[in-house]
Amino acid sequence: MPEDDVARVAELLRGAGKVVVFTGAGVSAESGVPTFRGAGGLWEGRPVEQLASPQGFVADPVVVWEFYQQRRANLTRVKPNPAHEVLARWQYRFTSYTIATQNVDGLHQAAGAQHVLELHGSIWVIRCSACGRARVDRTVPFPALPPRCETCGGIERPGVVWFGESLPEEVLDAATAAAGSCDVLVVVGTSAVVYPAAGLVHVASAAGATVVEVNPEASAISHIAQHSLRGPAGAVLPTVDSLLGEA
Ligand code: BV8
Ligand code: ZN
Repeated sequence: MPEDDVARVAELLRGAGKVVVFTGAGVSAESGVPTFRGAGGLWEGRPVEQLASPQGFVADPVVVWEFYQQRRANLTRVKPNPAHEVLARWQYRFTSYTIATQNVDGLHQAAGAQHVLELHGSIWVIRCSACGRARVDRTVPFPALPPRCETCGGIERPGVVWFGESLPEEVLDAATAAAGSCDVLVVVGTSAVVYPAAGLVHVASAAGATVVEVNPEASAISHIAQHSLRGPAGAVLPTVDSLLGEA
């Protein structure tokens, strides 16, 4: 990762007023949370359609719950990594700052970030598929799968957005508005293949923002990034942060 690129990104951020950070599973990789695509990913050898779609849940809620319960169990053992910590600290540095994440793990919030836009929901939210009652429930493991709604007895599901489901409208609108009016968009740890979330990068770029990518590998948006810092977020972001000077 060329030093001068890191220095140029730090200079860019020092002069930025409005900053948006768009993250994916890669920002949690160094916390020990598996990503989805790539070697050892969550989708490797697993039927995505069965585990991350409403149809799959209706067909076999227990198999889907076993997948999510295993991820929840792993998350009880992990903590935010330096990338999450830097991104949380930056909320005090920029006049306007937004974190929009595709992640459902809650690690940005665990690092102290507030008002995180969770585009794909949260693995800690449980929602009744019958009456819609939603709550945060960190029970691991549940005594029985699938968990049942206390209000109506309906089958409860993870409060995440599955394929074919629309994203929470107010969250996507807020993220789109922020991306469309920022000076710098920092894209961290996403393959940028899932829409409409990945569309945020095009919104920011079309509105004239400078796009910075932090990812050890190229992604589907590398071609529209002015700067690509090729390295792990847990090392790259603290390095950039150390060059920002006094908050
Ligand atoms: C919708 C559930 C319709 C939560 C997820 C064809 C073309 C275009 C679009 C479509 C299409 N066919 C279908 C669609 C739509 C579909 C879609 O985009 N499919 C893609 C795959 C082609 N989208 C949808 O279905 C969305 N809904 O469109 O509904 C609709 C429209 C109107 C009205 C009603 C309905 C819903 C999308 C949400 C799906 N939910 N998961 C969960 O279980 O977590 S998607 C899943 O992928 C996760 O949410 C994840 O967040 C998301 C994106 O993955 P990434 O975060 O990018 O992770 P990935 O493993 O891919 O990449 C990790 C990256 O990190 C890599 O680049 C790696 O290099 C990097 N990395 C690794 N280590 C590090 C690192 N980076 C930095 N540091 C490190 N240390
Ligand atoms: Zn219910």
